[in-house]
Amino acid sequence: MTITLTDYSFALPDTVAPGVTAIRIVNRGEQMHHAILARIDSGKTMADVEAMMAQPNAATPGWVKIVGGGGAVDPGMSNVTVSDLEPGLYVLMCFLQNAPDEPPHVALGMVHPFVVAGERGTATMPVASAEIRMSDYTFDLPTLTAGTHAIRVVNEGTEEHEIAVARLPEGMTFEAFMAAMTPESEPDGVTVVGGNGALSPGLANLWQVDLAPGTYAVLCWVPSPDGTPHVMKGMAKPLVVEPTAM
Ligand SMILES: [Cu+2]
Repeated sequence: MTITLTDYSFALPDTVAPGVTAIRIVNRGEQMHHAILARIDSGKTMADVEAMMAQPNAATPGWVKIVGGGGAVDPGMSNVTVSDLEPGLYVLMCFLQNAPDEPPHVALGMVHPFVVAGERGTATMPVASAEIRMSDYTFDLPTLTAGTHAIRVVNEGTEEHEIAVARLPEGMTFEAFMAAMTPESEPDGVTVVGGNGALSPGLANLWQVDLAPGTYAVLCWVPSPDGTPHVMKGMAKPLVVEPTAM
């Protein structure tokens, strides 16, 4: 399943078969975007989703499960996650904003439903080669070498969490990155390479990524009930990807 992100919409098939599905997001816009995937309980409709959207600061209602989707990517980049999709109504959303005084992209049109229905596909979940555990408010990160990884991302916390991953340029320390970044923009030279969209407590998903050697920052931008993004509560850690031994 390929989802094309532009300023400010999602393009994707209206219907997708249930089962294990690789979800590839491609950012063809000029802004950074992510694609948070929510499953809507049966009995609820897009009208309920729109009513929920009108209350952006309210807690996620129980009939909405946040099941992953793609972490933020810079323009021109893509990201792959693997989810086991149950039949039902799903919604993709982008909560990023261009500046603190501008509306989130979800208010500019980046909210898009699709239906998972039909015969279940036969694909099986790829075997994970590493694991990232998320909790309130930290990450348990693996040691990684450069190359392709299938990383199981699991939420062991009581709030929703995500991994948003940024690659730092040579010479920039994690501390310098943290001092310079804002929710709307990253420092010069930093590339936002993706990650796994937010997950409700207890859920897991798979992030497939080819990592170049270097230093990365792993962040969670999900807001706490008090509105503070988790990144400000310590949910930010460096991840050093070592070169592969020759
Ligand atoms: Cu978090």
